[in-house]
Amino acid sequence: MRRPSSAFLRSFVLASLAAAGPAASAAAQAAGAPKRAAGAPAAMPSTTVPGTVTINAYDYFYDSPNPIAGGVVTIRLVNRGQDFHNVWIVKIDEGYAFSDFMRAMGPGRALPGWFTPLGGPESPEPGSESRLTVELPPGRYALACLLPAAAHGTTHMAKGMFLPLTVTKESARTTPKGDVPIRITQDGFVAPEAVNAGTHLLHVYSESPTPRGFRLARLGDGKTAADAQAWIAGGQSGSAPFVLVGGTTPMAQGGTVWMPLSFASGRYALLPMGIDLGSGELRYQKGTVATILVP
Ligand SMILES: [Cu+2]
Repeated sequence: MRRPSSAFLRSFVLASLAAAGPAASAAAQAAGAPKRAAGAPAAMPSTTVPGTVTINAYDYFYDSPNPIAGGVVTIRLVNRGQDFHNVWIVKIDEGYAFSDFMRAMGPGRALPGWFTPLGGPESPEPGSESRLTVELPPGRYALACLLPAAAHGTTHMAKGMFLPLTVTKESARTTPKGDVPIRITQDGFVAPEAVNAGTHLLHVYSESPTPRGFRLARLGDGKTAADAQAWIAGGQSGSAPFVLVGGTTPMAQGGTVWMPLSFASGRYALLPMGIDLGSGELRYQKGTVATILVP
C-alpha cells in the first residue's frame, strides 16, 4: 500500500532529459552533456516510484513496456520528439481485440460503445515530460496519439503512433489523495479559482457524457483566457500566448485521473480538448475555459 510521498511529488519536475532516467542520462552523456560534479545533489530518480510506467514518445511512434501490472499506475510520458505528443489510454471490452480498435478509429467514425477512454498524459513540451496517475484494471488496452499531423487530414496515430497494451493482475496500491479537485462537465470545468504556488496533485473527475479532456496552459505575462481562445479560433498561427504544462486526454464519464503539477506564480487556463469525429483528430474544443490564479 502506498500514498503519494513527497518524493513522488518532488520527482515531478520539468526535468532535463539528463535527469529523466538512466537511459536518458546515457544518451545525454553520449551527446556530450557534462557530467554532474562530484558532491552535487543528485536529481530525484523518477524510477523509484513503484507502479510508474515510462512511455517514450518519438516523431511518430511510442516505446512502451508491455505487458504492465495493473492497479494504480503512474504513466510518465517523456517527449523525445520535436513535435507535441500525448497518450490516449483506451480500455477494450472483453470480446474485442486491438485490431477492432484500429478498425474503429479514423475520420468520420463514431466512437464505439465497446471501449472506454481513460484519459492519459497530455502533451509535454519537446524535451520534457508529464505524468498522470490512473487506475488500470487487467485487460486489453490501446494507446494512441490522435493529435493532427502537419499533413492535413491525418493524425499521429495514422502515422504509426499507437500500441497495444496488456494489463495484468492488479497491485494493491491505493489511489492517491489530490488537493486540487477539477471536475470536467459537459461544456466546461469546475476548478478552484486560485491555488498557492508550489507542487499540487490535481484530482480530475469527468461527468461529461462525451469523452473530454483538457490541456493545462500557463498563460504568458499579460495574456488572458480570451487571448488563448482567440489564438485557437484563429487557426493557431504564430506563437501561442501560453505554454502547455500538463492535462489529460479525453476520458469517459465517471473517469478519474490524478496529476502532479508544479505551479509557479501566474495565471493558468484549462483548455477543453475533445475528439472531432469528422476528422478523427484530438482538438481544442469550444466551451468554457476555466482559469486558476496562482498568486
Ligand atoms: Cu503524437
